[in-house]
Amino acid sequence: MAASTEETVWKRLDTFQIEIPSWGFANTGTRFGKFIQPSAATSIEEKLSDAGQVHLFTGCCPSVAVHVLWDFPEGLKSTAQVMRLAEKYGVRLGSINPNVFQDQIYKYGSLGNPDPQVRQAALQHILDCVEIGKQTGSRDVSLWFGDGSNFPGTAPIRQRRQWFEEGLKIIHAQLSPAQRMLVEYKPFEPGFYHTDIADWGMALLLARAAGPRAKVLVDTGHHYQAQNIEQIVAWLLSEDMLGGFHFNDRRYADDDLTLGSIDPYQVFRIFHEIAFFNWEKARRADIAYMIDQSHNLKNKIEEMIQTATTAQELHAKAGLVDHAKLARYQEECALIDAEECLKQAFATDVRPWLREWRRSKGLPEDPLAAFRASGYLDRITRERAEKNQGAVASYA
Ligand code: RM4
Ligand code: MN
Ligand code: MN
Repeated sequence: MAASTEETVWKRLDTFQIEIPSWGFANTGTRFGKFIQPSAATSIEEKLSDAGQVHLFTGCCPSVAVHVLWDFPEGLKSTAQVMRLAEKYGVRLGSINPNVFQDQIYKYGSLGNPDPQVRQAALQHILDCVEIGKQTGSRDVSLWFGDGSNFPGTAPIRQRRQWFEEGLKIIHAQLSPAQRMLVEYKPFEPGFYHTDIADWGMALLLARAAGPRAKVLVDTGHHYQAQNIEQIVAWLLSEDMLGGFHFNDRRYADDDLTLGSIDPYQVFRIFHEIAFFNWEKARRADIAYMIDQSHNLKNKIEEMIQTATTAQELHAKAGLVDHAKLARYQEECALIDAEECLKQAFATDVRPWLREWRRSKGLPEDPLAAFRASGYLDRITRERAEKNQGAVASYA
């Protein structure tokens, strides 16, 4: 017998986790400046403490993505201490994000830099990150490159592609069997004429060339307007190359707005393609769900709780699509019926079941309200206000 709607929602909730980024708790801004929040985290300890709150109240964010340059002040040597802190605050370290875009040496690129010494420095930093990942037991080393150029004719595009391929192969060779590397693409920014890994096709080819444990990472903000992201997801799934997501929403560019704040149906459609794949193959695609957002207007912890609960809702809704029916409608080209299948699921209010599920897990029914009532925000605002006064305009 088919599972009831309630059972389906509960199962979806039981299996859904989403990773939060350490950088989402620090003061960040736009390229025009920063609005400093008195409660923003000023150290890796404070970031992990805040992340711990998100997990404490939502129960679905047990791991934290870390940026090595920002969170491991002494690189590899900081690993044991950062792991201890994660444990102290009830989370674990998730994907390891190298930073090969901030140092002055990376002005003209990292793995795609014409200077072999710079390419070597970038490679070494990423290899250190692979080592950190081995020690932390993190599965994914997540690679994003700021490499690109601003003006036609200034960069040897094919040569740089070659350098990337060589670098990624070397990195892949150092992965343990438990590790993966994720290759993230982005069509613009900081390079505005070309970026070296501009789209999913380029990321796919580079990941394939690197080796079997390299997969593609889809950051939802890294597409041109109107691009059909769920189609990209479907193609990557059928190639067994979808490694994970960086979720955020956008209106214009890489806006890093709250997931589902502009277009929740888009997120639903992505989750639907994955659920449809899982149903058809009778197995779950192995995908790392991560959030890549940082907010300078909303409170960071509240916003992360809002994001996690929105993700739970949209993911649960996508499980309510009747796949057998949908497959039949598609075969019959019953367009309205097929479309209604999706819309019916999207329109279902799953929040009452979500509240029940939380109760059954000993979690607060309303994570945001519970967090607000906890007094944590008042306490950290008192403790950190002074440190945040005159904070420097950097992501760290
Ligand atoms: C990029 C990309 C990366 C993130 C950096 C800071 O746009 O989304 O994932 O680490 O920003
Ligand atoms: Mn990203
Ligand atoms: Mn981005």
